[in-house]
Amino acid sequence: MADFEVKAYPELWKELDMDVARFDKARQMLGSAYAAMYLSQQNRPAAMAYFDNMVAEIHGGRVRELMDAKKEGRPVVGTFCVYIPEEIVVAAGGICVGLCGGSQGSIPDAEKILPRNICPMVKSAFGFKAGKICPYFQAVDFVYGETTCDAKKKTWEILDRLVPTYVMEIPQMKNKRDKVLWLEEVKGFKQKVEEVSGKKIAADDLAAAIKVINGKRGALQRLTRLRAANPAPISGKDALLLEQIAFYDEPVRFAEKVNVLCDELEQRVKRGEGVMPGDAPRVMVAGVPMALPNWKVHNLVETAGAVIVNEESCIGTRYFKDLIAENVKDMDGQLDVLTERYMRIDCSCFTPNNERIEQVVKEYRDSQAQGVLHYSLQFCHTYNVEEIRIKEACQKEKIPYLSIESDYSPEDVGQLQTRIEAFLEQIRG
Ligand code: BJ8
Repeated sequence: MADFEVKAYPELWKELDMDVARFDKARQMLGSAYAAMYLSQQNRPAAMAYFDNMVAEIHGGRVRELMDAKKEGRPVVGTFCVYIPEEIVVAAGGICVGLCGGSQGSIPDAEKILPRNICPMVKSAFGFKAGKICPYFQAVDFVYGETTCDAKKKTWEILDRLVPTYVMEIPQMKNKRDKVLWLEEVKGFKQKVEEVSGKKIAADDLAAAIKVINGKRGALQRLTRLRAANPAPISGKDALLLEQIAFYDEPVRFAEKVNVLCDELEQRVKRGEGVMPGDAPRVMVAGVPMALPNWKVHNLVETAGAVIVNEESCIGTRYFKDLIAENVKDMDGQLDVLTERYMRIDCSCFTPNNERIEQVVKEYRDSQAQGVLHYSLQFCHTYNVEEIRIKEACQKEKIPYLSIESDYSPEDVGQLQTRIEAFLEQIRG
């Protein structure tokens, strides 16, 4: 598939007031990176064709769908955190899009305004809007941010100058009073979405939306269970791509396609067929989300002959491990179970965050991994400090462990490669 390219939609980009010439270069670079990292893989499942096409259409096909929805008066809401309850947006007939922040290319745009010494994910996301180089960012009606980390919550004030940005207050602890605050925030979010969409959300709408998003999360849970097989039926890179696409594809269609892929993987598992030999080291990644197109660590690990079998991350299990109860039929009860489900997200912004430490060990066992690679971004204080406790837990359980702190630049690739190879040697014993 050497002829792979991310398709160009210059007319649509003009309509979205984008920097067309510059964006076209980014499009070509994304296409080459994808061909080199993804299409060169051996023995990929046939059902990955749908997701390859999602990448080919990333700057047009799906964006066109968003624009069509807007014409019908359906709101398109941009988010940056798995704490924003997408069920509520879907219940109002809207579309929730997780905006990207995984590229080095948009960082210089951000650094013209934001300080350099903050998280690359925040800078990358902000730079996409400042440089007008993301069609999704251009298409959203408004953005919903949150008060998770300091870099994000202060950036929303500046981002609001470029696109209407509202903020949900996320508690930092999980006591009873924090849950009361969070419920109020969820109600406020619902009110805002109703106001913008002009649609009052009924209990039936919310029930249907909960089912849709549970369907998406359930399909990703199924995929995760299949990855525990040895040999692994799918590469970590492909699985990560699906976890990234989950944030912008239409949820019902996405779940359907993930299930088709899982049917194929089930057959592979039955036949004992994998993407890598059965003796390839199995690595679990834990840590900060890897936003599209951040494939750096997965590519390094899998190029070195190992396979990644799980992502304990918000672009990973933290996004889909918990579902919302579907048997509650009244609005107050639904908001309660929704709130409760979201409060189970074990982001490092919480203190204490014992649940996450236990979850990492649990997922290590469930995924049949042989080592944990903790991944953090530079200047992410909460994950970098919490890493101390993750490391201690892994040492206690005698789990081979490697911690990486990186950014999006290619500068540390050589050094990371050496450290990853040494880690894989340790696993191989
Ligand atoms: S629930 S992990 S998606 S906040 S890496 S921007 S924390 S400085 S991403 Fe996250 Fe929600 Fe938590 Fe998940 Fe800040 Fe850290 Fe950067 Fe981060």
